[in-house]
Amino acid sequence: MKKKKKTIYLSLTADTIHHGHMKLLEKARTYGDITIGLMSSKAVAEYKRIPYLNFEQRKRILINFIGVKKIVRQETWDYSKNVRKYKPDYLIHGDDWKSGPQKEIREKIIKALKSYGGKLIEIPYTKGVSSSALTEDLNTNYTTTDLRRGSLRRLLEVKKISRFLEAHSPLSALVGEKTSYENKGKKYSFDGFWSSSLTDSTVMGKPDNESLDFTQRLQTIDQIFEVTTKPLIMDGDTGGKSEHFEMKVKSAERLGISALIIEDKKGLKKNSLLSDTSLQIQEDKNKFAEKIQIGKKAQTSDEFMIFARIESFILGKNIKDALTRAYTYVDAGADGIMIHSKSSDPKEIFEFSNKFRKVYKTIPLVSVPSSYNHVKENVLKENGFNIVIYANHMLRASYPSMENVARTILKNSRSKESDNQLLSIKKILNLIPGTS
Ligand code: SPV
Ligand code: MG
Repeated sequence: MKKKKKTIYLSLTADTIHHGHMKLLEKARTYGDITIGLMSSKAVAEYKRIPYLNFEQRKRILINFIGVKKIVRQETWDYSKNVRKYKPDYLIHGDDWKSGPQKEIREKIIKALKSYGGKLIEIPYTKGVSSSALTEDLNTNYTTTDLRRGSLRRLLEVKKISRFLEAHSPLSALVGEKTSYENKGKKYSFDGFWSSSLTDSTVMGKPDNESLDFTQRLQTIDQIFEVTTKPLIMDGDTGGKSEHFEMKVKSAERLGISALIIEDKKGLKKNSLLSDTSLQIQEDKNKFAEKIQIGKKAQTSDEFMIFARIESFILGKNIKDALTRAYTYVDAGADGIMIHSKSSDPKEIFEFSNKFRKVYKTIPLVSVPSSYNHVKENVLKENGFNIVIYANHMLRASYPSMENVARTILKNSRSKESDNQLLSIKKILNLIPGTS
């Protein structure tokens, strides 16, 4: 009887394939039939950023490689569960995981292999090439309007909760594009940008009352898009008159904005976080629903989204009013709901989200925790929210810093004393590639 061929397991993300992967595959097939443990898009998004290709597309590529016999799904970064389940004779990995963030996972895999007598094969890591670096390069060089616009829908498919950071200029957007934080092998970064009416107006020295022209706001976004890759959600204020809203939808969509959020106020709009709301009026819910319908009809792509923002809590109305409006707006075609609140207690928005979730399981819910900022993202997620927006933080960070430096110069009649509050000349010259 023919002896059964040995099996070897190889874990891959395979969104970008390079010669380092080929080295692993070539080596692997000398040991036996290859089983690929392929990361689900959700697992990739949690640790890196959403893959370009979905699971089925990546699977289709890999199954055509010589020696690959089977592809199994990996739902988490730690795939020791899969190792115990499929019991491969061998498992192959680059030796780079001996240190760094994957060290813990390596230990778990070794334990799983030991439990039934499997062997670990480690080969020298291919230097000078990294999937993450390639992906970053791809992102900066090949993002298109369509890809960017559609990436919010893809995010919502694969991530339970996505985080958006306010950006009011290309420089502030670069902070949201590039900043990351790593802990226990997990990389935390922002999923996209929020274009805020408050901060866009403030930067121009204007009040947040729709006096800043929409076209001018689009110009800032266009400049942000020139140097970044992530999706952007735009604060569309009230959307203005329905006839104007139609044009705004078309312009925003054409630029590559993923979603426009409009709030159900009428007349002169004022910022929602003001304590005196006596001059602010909520729009009739059916009229607002009509505006949403007009906007939805105006868009030409499938990906563009219009979210309805409910101001009931801001204007002292109750949960019943907020929920009735939410149902009306979703029925009118709103792709998502933003429920706003200026309370420091998240009680009212959680009551809203939990009741809303009983009726609509998957319609995206957006939270803006400016006043209830002690609430962590996982709590928002548990309460049914899919998007969290840090709505004004980049601008609020910059103003006190500029003011301090200005005062320090006045106080000392020179700038030397402000040096410790500043980015060094060397760093600013190297901040933007191509300057030096
Ligand atoms: C904005 O950022 O402009 C918003 C959110 O609309 S809030 O300022 O909280 O109203
Ligand atoms: Mg606003």
